[in-house]
Amino acid sequence: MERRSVFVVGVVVLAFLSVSLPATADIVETSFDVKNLTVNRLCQNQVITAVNDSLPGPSLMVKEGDTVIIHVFNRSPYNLTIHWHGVFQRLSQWADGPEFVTQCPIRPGGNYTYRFNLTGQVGTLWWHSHSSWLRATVYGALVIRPRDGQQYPFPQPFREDTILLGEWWNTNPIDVVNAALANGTTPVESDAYTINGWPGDLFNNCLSVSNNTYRLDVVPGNTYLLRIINAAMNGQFFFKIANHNLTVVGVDAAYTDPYVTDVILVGPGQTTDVLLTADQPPGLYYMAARPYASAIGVTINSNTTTAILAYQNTTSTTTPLLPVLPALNDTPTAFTFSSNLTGLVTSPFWSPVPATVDENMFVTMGLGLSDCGSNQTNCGGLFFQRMSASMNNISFALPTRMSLLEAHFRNISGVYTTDFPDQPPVVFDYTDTNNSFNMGLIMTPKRTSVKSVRFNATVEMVLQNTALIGVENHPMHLHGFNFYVLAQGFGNYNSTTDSSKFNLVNPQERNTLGVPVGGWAVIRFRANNPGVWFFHCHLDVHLPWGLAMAIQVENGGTPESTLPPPPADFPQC
Ligand SMILES: *[C@@H]1O[C@H](CO)[C@@H](O)[C@H](O)[C@H]1NC(C)=O
Ligand SMILES: *[C@@H]1O[C@H](CO)[C@@H](O)[C@H](O)[C@H]1NC(C)=O
Ligand SMILES: *[C@@H]1O[C@H](CO)[C@@H](O)[C@H](O)[C@H]1NC(C)=O
Ligand SMILES: *[C@@H]1O[C@H](CO)[C@@H](O)[C@H](O)[C@H]1NC(C)=O
Ligand SMILES: *[C@@H]1O[C@H](CO)[C@@H](O)[C@H](O)[C@H]1NC(C)=O
Ligand SMILES: *[C@@H]1O[C@H](CO)[C@@H](O)[C@H](O)[C@H]1NC(C)=O
Ligand SMILES: *[C@@H]1O[C@H](CO)[C@@H](O)[C@H](O)[C@H]1NC(C)=O
Ligand SMILES: *[C@@H]1O[C@H](CO)[C@@H](O)[C@H](O)[C@H]1NC(C)=O
Ligand SMILES: *[C@@H]1O[C@H](CO)[C@@H](O)[C@H](O)[C@H]1NC(C)=O
Ligand SMILES: *[C@@H]1O[C@H](CO)[C@@H](O)[C@H](O)[C@H]1NC(C)=O
Ligand SMILES: *[C@@H]1O[C@H](CO)[C@@H](O)[C@H](O)[C@H]1NC(C)=O
Ligand SMILES: CC(=O)N[C@H]1CO[C@H](CO)[C@@H](O)[C@@H]1O
Ligand SMILES: [Cu+2]
Repeated sequence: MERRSVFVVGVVVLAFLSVSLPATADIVETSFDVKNLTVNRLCQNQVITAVNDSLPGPSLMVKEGDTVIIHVFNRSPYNLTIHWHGVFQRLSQWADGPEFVTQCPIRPGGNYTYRFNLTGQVGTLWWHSHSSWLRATVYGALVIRPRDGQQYPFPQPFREDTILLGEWWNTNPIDVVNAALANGTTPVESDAYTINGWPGDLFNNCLSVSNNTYRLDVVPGNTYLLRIINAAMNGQFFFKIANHNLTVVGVDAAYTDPYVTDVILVGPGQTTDVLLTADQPPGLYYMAARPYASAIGVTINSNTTTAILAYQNTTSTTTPLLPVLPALNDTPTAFTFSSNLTGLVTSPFWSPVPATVDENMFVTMGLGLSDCGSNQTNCGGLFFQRMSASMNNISFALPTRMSLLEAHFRNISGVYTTDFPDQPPVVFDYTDTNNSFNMGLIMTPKRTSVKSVRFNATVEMVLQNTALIGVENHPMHLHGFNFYVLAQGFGNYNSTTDSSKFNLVNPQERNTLGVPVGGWAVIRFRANNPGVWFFHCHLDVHLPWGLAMAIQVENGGTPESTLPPPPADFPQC
């Protein structure tokens, strides 16, 4: 019996920023008009690609169970796709977004409608372009609140607010990445980090103080839910608010046990929901973010971006108090935060950790080099080669004529292979820095190779960072699923001693995990979503270098476990 009318009770069209929906709505429909926008940052005008003339783009505010329909019109000069970061996309696989993995890009002048339901997850996610480096300016929040009649598993906050951390270049980010890829070198550093689009007071902005720094006004004694999203391209951040503690209650739209801390670590692709109580003497306080720079010896932009926490009616004109942030290389603080979070097993969305494993994978990941080609001295990477990155020594190459998902659906061969190995080709001392420039280990082939698993298989992956070229914390993002983080550590993973440390009871559940610098992490998930799902480093410097692979999940034999056909307007190459 068709019961659709019971659920579909309203259509709401969002036109502008942060529109809250009436309680009855369960179809959220809006348009993303993507085109040039001139903005002034750091004292200069810059043409950026933006959604609906705003930076950050519009916040989507929905309730769990809602249907989302977004009509994307590409009036920009670039190929474009939009990814709904963290959304499972069950039975709406064609809306996931990564270019040449899920779909061919929406060409300039084209349009595509993304349709999906947001079920089984509550909290903070976000959306961003998944095409070249467009996401530097094409991003925004996706906030999922409990459906009517359901509550948060923590006291109802007085108000909610979204804190989007971003990264800014005084030049076109597409030109930055294209120049680097043409040459094989590392892209130039950014010029600033941002909070809700603004670098903040520590920079010369040449604008009045009232509108170049984000300001959050609070009433003393009240508690606020801050939804912190790291939308930066390459900056992994420590985030603090001067003199205030934060209580973490969710990450990546999965509830956590409450965790009190004065500093959080949030990597690109991750979100962190915190409760903030305005319990300090009324005044002005800075909230601030600065990178956790895990790579040894690599210079990165170490700027601090700030916003202002302002107690209501503060007449103070003194400079807000700046928090003392951890040192750039404070790995102990980073690890303490990342390893102490646990999942909330009483959440209505919690499922127990699968007890048995069907697919055991051990995957090395890190940097490398790829061959410069015929002009052997012409590339700007180390040893005149191209900078590269790999998983199990395969540097992932995107297909060009058809997406992986479409090739899978239409059973077209020659687009990719399904021979991604369960083990690295060579066993060596992965984290020994004496191997960093071992030419026998760092040259990596480029291929389009994926791992195929049957529907509903349990996949466990040991993610082992290498010291090739250098050690670094890589934020790994899985599309289509949340995974459980069973354990994390430093050095080489030892299957005998480290498996005894697995948390199989209440591990944190996430879609993006920073694999510890010079270390490892073990993740487990149930492959209950047919399709082809990208798994990649969310540092945009490493993604085009090939720090990626994909998981193909076969159909399960029922309508609910079968990849549906693509929609009629699905973009073609
Ligand atoms: C958009 O900006 C780009 C880069 O500055 C420029 O090349 C292009 O002509 C602009 N397009 C329009 C329609 O203004
Ligand atoms: C999304 O939800 C609507 C309304 O409940 C339902 O009709 C539709 O089949 C769902 N779509 C998918 C892809 O699950
Ligand atoms: C969307 O694209 C289709 C196919 O190219 C085209 O027919 C249609 O006019 C476009 N819609 C708009 C509003 O531009
Ligand atoms: C900043 O505020 C000043 C004064 O309110 C206003 O004149 C100016 O247009 C604003 N600038 C921006 C970029 O919003
Ligand atoms: C923050 O929490 C710690 C540990 O619970 C506590 O010692 C400290 O006093 C708190 N600081 C503030 C400003 O509340
Ligand atoms: C931001 O970082 C850049 C590059 O490291 C540096 O040149 C600049 O002085 C910094 N600016 C501020 C305001 O810290
Ligand atoms: C701030 O001022 C307004 C207007 O005078 C007043 O209603 C409000 O209670 C004040 N808030 C606080 C926290 O003092
Ligand atoms: C090699 O470099 C030369 C000189 O820079 C250039 O003319 C030639 O096109 C390059 N060849 C290839 C295959 O890139
Ligand atoms: C890359 O940059 C190096 C160093 O600036 C230069 O010598 C080389 O010609 C460039 N190669 C290409 C392919 O642009
Ligand atoms: C997947 O496997 C689990 C564990 O065996 C089982 O409980 C569940 O019903 C399966 N789901 C589907 C959709 O087959
Ligand atoms: C844009 O996408 C098409 C495939 O639809 C591809 O052939 C083309 O190379 C892309 N353009 C750029 C500049 O990447
Ligand atoms: C409260 C708690 O779990 N603290 C742990 C946080 O993480 C560090 C490093 O892993 C541990 O040493 C603490 O015991
Ligand atoms: Cu990386």
